[in-house]
Amino acid sequence: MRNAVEQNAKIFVAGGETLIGSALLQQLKIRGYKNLVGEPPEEPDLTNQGIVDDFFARDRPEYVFLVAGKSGGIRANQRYPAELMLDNLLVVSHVIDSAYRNGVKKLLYLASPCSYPKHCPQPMSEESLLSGYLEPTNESYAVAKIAGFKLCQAYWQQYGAKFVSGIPANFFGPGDDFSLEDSHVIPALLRKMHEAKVAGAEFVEIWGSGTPRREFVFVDDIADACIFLMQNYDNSEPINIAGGLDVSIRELAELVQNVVGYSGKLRFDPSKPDGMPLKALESRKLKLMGWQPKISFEDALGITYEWFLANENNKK
Ligand code: GFB
Repeated sequence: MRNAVEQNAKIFVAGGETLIGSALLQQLKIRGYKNLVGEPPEEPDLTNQGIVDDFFARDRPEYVFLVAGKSGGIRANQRYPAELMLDNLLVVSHVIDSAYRNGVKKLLYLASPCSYPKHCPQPMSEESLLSGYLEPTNESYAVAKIAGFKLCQAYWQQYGAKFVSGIPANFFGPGDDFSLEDSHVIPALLRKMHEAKVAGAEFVEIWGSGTPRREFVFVDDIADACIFLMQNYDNSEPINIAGGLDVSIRELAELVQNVVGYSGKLRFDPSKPDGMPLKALESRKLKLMGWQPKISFEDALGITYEWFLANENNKK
């Protein structure tokens, strides 16, 4: 391993309560990393520069995974563009600057696939970033996520700070937001189909036309890739974290139907937004480095459904 992160290194997962952040904390612990600082509920308020500065000066993390910032599905992006954009801009500005000023050895920032232009050659390769207009349903959030990786590059360029960026495919897993309006498509469909099964409903409503395609990677695989990149990736150019399943929303709905065991009909609602027509990431770069996802899509869907069933009573 090129840059082994020492077992006793001080590590901060900024965004420890997010889906990816909690998966990362869990996997770091499994691998024997015990010196984790700022772990929820002790995580500082990342939207407050003074609090973030005090935290870095006091706890002095050596490695930072920056996976913080509010996010949501297509409707949440349409409903809360200001909130999503501002939160992400504040978080990246504060964490990246404090990390630099407090001598962090390495930082890994996670951007989003919506950083790519709406009409992008598929699968989307890193060279296509900033080559065209963004998808309007998530433009504000996407601009903030782009600002995050550009800021990492700027700190690398001006100060030599080793701040790298990854762009994960759409991900899902246990602990996801299962709310009906603001969640991403997989938790939304798992919940809708489950509730339809229990109620004996004749059909389930699927937003949009069913034709958009998405690539999905299980959150534990994304967490695994983040640790791999922290150890092995030393380049200021963002790198895709992908290699998952690329399916249409209709195909996805049928897969979810099988996992849940719902035998009713699918009814598509074209009055709801489709978002980007295609969103799959080119995974060659990371694959050449020796990483690819390990958990099959069906298994991952099953694990996520199990989690939902066990936590159904806590849903929003
Ligand atoms: O997962 P999702 O909200 O995010 O939607 P995006 C993916 C596709 O699933 C869209 C369709 O074409 C939706 O119209 N869909 C069908 C549904 N039924 C549903 C449903 O019940 N709920 C939801 N949520 N979708 C987000 C971006 O885009 O993905 C973010 O807005 C970010 O900025 C994130 O990039 C990863 O892939 O369209």
